[in-house]
Amino acid sequence: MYKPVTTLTDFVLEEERKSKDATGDFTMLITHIENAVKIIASHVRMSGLVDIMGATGNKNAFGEDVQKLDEFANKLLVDNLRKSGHVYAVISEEMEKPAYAKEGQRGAYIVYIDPLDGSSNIDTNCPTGTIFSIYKTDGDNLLQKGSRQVAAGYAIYGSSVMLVYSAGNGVNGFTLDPNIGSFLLSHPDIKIPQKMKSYSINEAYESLYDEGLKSYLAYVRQTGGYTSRYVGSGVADAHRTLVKGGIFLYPANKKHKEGKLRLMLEVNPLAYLAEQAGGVAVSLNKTSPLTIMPTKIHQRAPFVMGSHEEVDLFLKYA
Ligand code: AHM
Ligand code: MG
Repeated sequence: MYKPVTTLTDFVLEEERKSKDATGDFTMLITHIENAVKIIASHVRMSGLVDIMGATGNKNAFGEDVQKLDEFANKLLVDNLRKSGHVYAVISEEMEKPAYAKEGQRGAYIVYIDPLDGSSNIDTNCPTGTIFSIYKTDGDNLLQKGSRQVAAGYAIYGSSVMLVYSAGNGVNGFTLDPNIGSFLLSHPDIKIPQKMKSYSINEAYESLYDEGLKSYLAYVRQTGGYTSRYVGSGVADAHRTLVKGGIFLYPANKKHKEGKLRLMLEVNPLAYLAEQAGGVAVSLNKTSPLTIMPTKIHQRAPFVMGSHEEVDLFLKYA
């Protein structure tokens, strides 16, 4: 039976039409990300079959050079975005320095990407993802507060491939239909459930956490009714929190004094999505990471996101 579907392109075009200075550039930019994500997804799916996880320079079974999947994802995204004509610069977790578009190909956007988040999970078939965060150019300045993101999202390579995205009007999730090769709107207007007694943190670092966090953990373990979930792949832990609720924490610890996750590449896009989905995100000084003025592109920051009730409870102890 015929049922109308909304593709990601339909959706982004429709959103862009509502803006009075729409040029179509933004839709094209998202389309470039979408196309790269589909290629990365197909490689992730095949990663158990070919020796794609070997070190760079290795040969696979066909005698071809293979790259680590995170390097492959990085090159694909950076090259495609730089050549798209829509970006001024791409900043990637995999590269120390920004990649600027050539003169004559420069566009209006700055894109931050984590090409393959959680890539250490690939060889055990756990979900990985691609995170993106988009800003408008501001002269030569690449550093802007997260509150100035014009859009952010991620692709998750899990039991199905999804692209979850917000351009400031809520969060929508699209699932890749492998039969037609299109992302279809499957999770409209995602809202973080406000009641969910689930916490997600690397508990093995407990001895490195501060006293407030230790007492919070003691409370959630003793109070009953809580469940613990931790994949160790940021996109997967954030995605579960967005869809099911609860709290995801990657706090600072004695070893990672600034936290581990990168402010511009991981924390801000995930915080933006959490807030757009009616949840909450906190970082330094118990305030939203989106208010932090970054000083370097690879800056790290503590990160907590989730349902209001759960984050409020954590803040009582923090
Ligand atoms: P990476 O940038 O080295 O891939 O690290 C980021 C990942 C996140 O996906 C995840 O949330 C976190 O590291 C897990 O770290 P840990 O193993 O310390 O719990
Ligand atoms: Mg990462």
